[in-house]
Amino acid sequence: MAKTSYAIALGSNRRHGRHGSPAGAVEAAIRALDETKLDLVARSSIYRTAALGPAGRSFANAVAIVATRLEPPKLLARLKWIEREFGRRRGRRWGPRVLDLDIILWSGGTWPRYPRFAPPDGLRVPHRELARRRFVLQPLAEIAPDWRDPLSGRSVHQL
Ligand code: A4P
Ligand code: MG
Repeated sequence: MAKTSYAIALGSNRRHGRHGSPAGAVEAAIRALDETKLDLVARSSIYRTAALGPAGRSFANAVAIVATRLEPPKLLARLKWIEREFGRRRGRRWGPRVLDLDIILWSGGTWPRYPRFAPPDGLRVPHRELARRRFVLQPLAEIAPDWRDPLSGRSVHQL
C-alpha cells in the first residue's frame, strides 16, 4: 500500500513516572509515534481541557498527523502497543489514564470500507465521537482545518 495519512488524537490525565505531567506524557507520546516508523507530518500544540465525562482530572490533549503504509487495524495495534509502553492498564473505561491514542481521520476514507457492515464494537474510522469532541476538533483545526470528514462531508473547521 502507498503511504496514507492519519490524524491521531492523544490524551492524558495522569502523571507518568518518567515523563511527568500529562502534558509531558503527551509530548513524549508524539515523539514515540515518530520513533515507531510513523512519519510525523504535523502536530498541534498541547491543550489543557476539562474532563468530558466522569474521568475527573483535566486532560492534556493534542493531535498528530502521521504518514505510514499501515492499514487502520495494523496502526491501531501499534498505538495500543505505545499505550502499553506508557503504562496504561486494562479495565476501567473512562478512568484516569496515562495515555489514550485514538485514530480520528484517515486519508484513505472510512474503515471498514463499507461502514454499514461494521461489527458493533470494532475499529471505526472516522472516530465515532469526532464531531462532538471539542478537545479533538480544536487541536485538529490548528493543523488540518480543511480535512473533510468522509461521512458528513464537512471540514474540521466547519465541525
Ligand atoms: N476503537 C474503535 N474505533 C477506534 C478508533 N478510531 N481509534 C475501539 C481507536 N480505537 C477505536 O478504546 C476502546 C476500543 O475502541 C478500542 O479497543 C478499539 O478497538 P480504548 O481506547 O481502549 O478505550 P477508551 O479510550 O476508554 O474508550 P474510548 O471510547 O476510546 O474513550 P474515549 O472516547 O477515548 O474517551 N476528556 C477530555 N477533556 N479529553 C480526553 O482525551 N478522553 C476520554 C476517553 C474521556 N474524556 C476526555 C478525554
Ligand atoms: Mg480510546
